[in-house]
Amino acid sequence: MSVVKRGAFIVFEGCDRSGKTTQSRLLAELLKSKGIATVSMNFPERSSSIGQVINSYLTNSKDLPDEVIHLMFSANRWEHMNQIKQQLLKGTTLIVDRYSYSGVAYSAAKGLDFDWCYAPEKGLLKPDAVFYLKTSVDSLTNRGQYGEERYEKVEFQSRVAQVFDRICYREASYWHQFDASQSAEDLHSRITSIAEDLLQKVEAQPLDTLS
Ligand code: Z5A
Ligand code: MG
Repeated sequence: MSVVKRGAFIVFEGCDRSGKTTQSRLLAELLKSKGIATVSMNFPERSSSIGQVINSYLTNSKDLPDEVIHLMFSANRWEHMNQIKQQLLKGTTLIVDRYSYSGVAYSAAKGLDFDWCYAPEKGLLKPDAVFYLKTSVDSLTNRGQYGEERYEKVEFQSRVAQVFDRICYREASYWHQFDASQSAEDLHSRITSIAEDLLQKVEAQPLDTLS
């Protein structure tokens, strides 16, 4: 009897304009070109009804209390959990652009309690690896379209970066930090070598949850 090998759950995290969407796309394209079943996702997933409220908030057309929008971001992940689990168990690798850690980083940067921010994430599927793209916030402000959405202010992003660093320290066993100031091509090749090892390593491992 052949046992289905599960896919890997890979997340990209980092401050605004650190290159997450670029690197997620490059990695997904590469894996697909090698015949590996791969699906890309990003959070917030703006098409659901919860996602549409989040989109209105981010584009400044709707205001909500900090606690409420935090829980909506988390609910947006919970509403996709069955889908994510099914994909992984049928052998598809998932490349996810932002996840729970963005939820904690942005809300804690606003002043909400770190542990309170983490609490609704507990029980969600835990990624096999998080690729954290890190560089100074100043260097990111020169990149395309910076400043168009609610959170894209330098002082706020610096606080977000501090929380990401705290999470990276806490979750060090599966976080991989990269210097996001290097070229997209160099970053891609470094990320690829870790991702390819990971795919083989996790295929027989059970899924885990955030605790
Ligand atoms: N948010 C939250 O508060 N709570 C949550 O739970 C979640 C999210 C999940 C929207 O996210 C907001 O939601 C976000 C956090 C908050 N805050 N804000 N604002 P989003 O993911 O939709 O944001 P985005 O619009 O995709 O932007 P981004 O993610 O910040 O950008 P990026 O994906 O990291 O970068 P990129 O699009 O790949 O690249 C940006 C530019 O830089 C582009 O012109 C590239 O060509 C260029 N680039 C990329 N890589 C490089 C390198 N290596 N060198 C030079 N230039 C580069
Ligand atoms: Mg992006």
